[in-house]
Amino acid sequence: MKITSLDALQIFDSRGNPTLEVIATVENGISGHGLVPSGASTGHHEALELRDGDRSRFRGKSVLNALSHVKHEIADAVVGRDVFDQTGLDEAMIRLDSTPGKSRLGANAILGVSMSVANAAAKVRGIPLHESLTGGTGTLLPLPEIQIFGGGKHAQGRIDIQDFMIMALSASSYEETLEMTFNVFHAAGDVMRKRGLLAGVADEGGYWPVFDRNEDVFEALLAAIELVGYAPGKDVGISLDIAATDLYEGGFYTLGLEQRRFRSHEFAELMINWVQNYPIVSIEDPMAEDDWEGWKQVRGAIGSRCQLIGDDHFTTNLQRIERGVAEQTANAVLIKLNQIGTVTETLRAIECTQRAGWLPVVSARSGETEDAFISHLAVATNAGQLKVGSFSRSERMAKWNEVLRIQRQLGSSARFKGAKLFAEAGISLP
Ligand code: 2PG
Ligand code: MG
Repeated sequence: MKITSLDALQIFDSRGNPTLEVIATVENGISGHGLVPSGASTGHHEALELRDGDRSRFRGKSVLNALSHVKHEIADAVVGRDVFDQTGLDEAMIRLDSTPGKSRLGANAILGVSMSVANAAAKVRGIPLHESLTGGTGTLLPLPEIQIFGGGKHAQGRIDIQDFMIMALSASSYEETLEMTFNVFHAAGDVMRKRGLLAGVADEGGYWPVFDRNEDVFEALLAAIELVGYAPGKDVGISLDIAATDLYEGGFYTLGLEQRRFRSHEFAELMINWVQNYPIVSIEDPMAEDDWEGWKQVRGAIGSRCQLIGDDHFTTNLQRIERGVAEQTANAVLIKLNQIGTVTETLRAIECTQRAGWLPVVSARSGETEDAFISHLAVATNAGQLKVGSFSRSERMAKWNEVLRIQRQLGSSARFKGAKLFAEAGISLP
């Protein structure tokens, strides 16, 4: 079944910034859409998000050049291709762009096309995307990582750490993870309101708190977990995204809130210390993206008891993941479609992670749309974990809700492993 046209729209993401929606249509008139997300705490090794840079329009953030690439140069190469040949199509776009970071045509343009074609293929087959993406081999519902407090670049740096999340460790079903998260999320709101510490909503829907020390947030989170009767570390674990690349400059890590500065090995010790003192089960980007030695130190000390996820560290990039596996810098990989820019490369990054016995965590961006592609991706690849931000706001809930629909579609073949995933990857939670 041939692709007959590509069209594109400039739409707006959850921060109100312009982004792309691509529409791929095939011979029988069926079309698929691809909605492109956008990060704020981006890694330097990510594929390039092409923005127009004209300050007089949308503060330079419009994507009209990327849009034009979709409608002209990419359309010329893609129209007439088989909608079911995702790999061939993605490879053709990579060749057409011909830069390592997709900087000529823009990773947003290329990814929009890649996702729209994946969606069109599913619709032509008449099956859901999760089934179409990997031929029906995906049946595992994910364990969510859900944000309670947001900080870092998503809350104007009011607290240094970017994401304070929870994972429902004792849940025996996907629904139960949502119910437990609901309980903790609302209890955290009550705790903050009582203490007069609420300052608004961070970019991914979590509470934006007023605190003097980063560690105070752990105490508030523990209070919320206990308030609803869960045992911290047993029923509910803490998961952090330090986004340490944003804290690193000129050889030092800085916690601005506390005016503390650390050398690499000192910051690694702080991370190790936190894991030893709080019920933390997962840390993403504990060290800056290119601080390979710092990563090795953290992995060597706590890699057998805590999930260590590389986000900016790996940028969903096969070469970087392979190097990480060879040097043993982490034990999990954050998977973001727009860090690498095609569906095919994203699937390869997940496969490579799984082959190494590491854990893939499929993730949204801080700038999201109403699209729920990633919920399908997580199930299709049996990734086992999904990170979408908080338990509020429709662009976040769209993803959590979609997993419920997928569960219904899968019926009795749906599986849920929850926190058992960690043991399978050699991580024994204390
Ligand atoms: C991250 C993401 C999502 P951003 O760092 O993991 O929380 O943020 O999309 O801004 O990179
Ligand atoms: Mg991150």
